[in-house]
Amino acid sequence: MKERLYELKQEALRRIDEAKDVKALNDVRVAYLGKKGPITEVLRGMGALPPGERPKIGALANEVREVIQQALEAKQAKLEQEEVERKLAAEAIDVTLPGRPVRLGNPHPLTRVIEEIEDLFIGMGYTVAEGPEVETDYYNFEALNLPKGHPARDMQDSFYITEEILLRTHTSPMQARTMEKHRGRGPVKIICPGKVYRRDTDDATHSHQFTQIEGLVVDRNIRMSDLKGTLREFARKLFGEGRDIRFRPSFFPFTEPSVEVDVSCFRCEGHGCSVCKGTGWIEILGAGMVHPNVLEMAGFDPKTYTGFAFGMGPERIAMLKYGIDDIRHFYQNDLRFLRQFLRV
Ligand code: 2NM
Repeated sequence: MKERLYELKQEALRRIDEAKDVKALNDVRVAYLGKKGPITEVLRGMGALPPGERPKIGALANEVREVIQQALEAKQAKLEQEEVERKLAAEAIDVTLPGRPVRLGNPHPLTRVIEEIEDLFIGMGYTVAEGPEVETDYYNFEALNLPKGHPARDMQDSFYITEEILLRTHTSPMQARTMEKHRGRGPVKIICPGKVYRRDTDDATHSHQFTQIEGLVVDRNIRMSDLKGTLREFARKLFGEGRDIRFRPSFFPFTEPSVEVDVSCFRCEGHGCSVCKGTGWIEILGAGMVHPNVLEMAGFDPKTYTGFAFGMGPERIAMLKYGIDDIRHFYQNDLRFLRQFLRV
């Protein structure tokens, strides 16, 4: 019986050693330590032994059981540890692998031109003023010397929301609002960029929504020469130091006198080409001295204060600068168009 127990021990230890996974190990456990296992069998058969032998064999059987139990536990721990290591190895991340490249976005060409113009005027001491795109009739028309019945107020030309509320047709209402806030005291020195809306049929040069940048200076002793010097500086910074500007008489309800402003052609330097249509000059702006009615309605005394104002379309400026032939390109977000303006 002693030999039998010794054999069982050796056999069990060998099979524990050979077990490749937790399941195989469990089979060994059931086979040797289970209720129907050989050790239980030995203990049951002890009745056939002489009484003097029984305690010895019993102790030996328990010892064998103990040894097997410990071997099982040690192997179980070893297998579990190996399993963890296998998992860790399988889930390892190679941090040295190069990442997938992300395509960088870049500012929209129109945004670029608007910001370039903003920076230029900020450099001359102007503040940027932005405001609502949904405006009242008063600020969009009335305060700008466009009284009721004025032809420019035709219902067909603007997007009305109610009789008194509409999408602004220019950014000038923001200038009227800013002047009002100054409560009759100068200086006012602002530019107003933003979206404006007109009921036009879209084509290569018209869009029902476009952007505008308007400038306004109000103070004592502001003269037309200040306007001309400012715009000359602007034209040179934007189109090149060699540029010149010229004023042509024009009309706007909110300025008097009013002018149309041309810059000498940056392509042919004034000799005449396709960009300037042979004239040597390109129209870039409208401007003028702020109408006394506009100053007065905004709370400024027109006998003490004078001002100049100007307005331009950044789309047109960008089209000229970059040779873009259709205003609709700015709004379609075709990547083939946008990628031509990558900034590094
Ligand atoms: C233009 C041309 C000329 C203009 C006038 C004003 C205001 F509010 F001061 F009266 N803002 N903008 C103005 C003047 C705009 O755009 C072509």
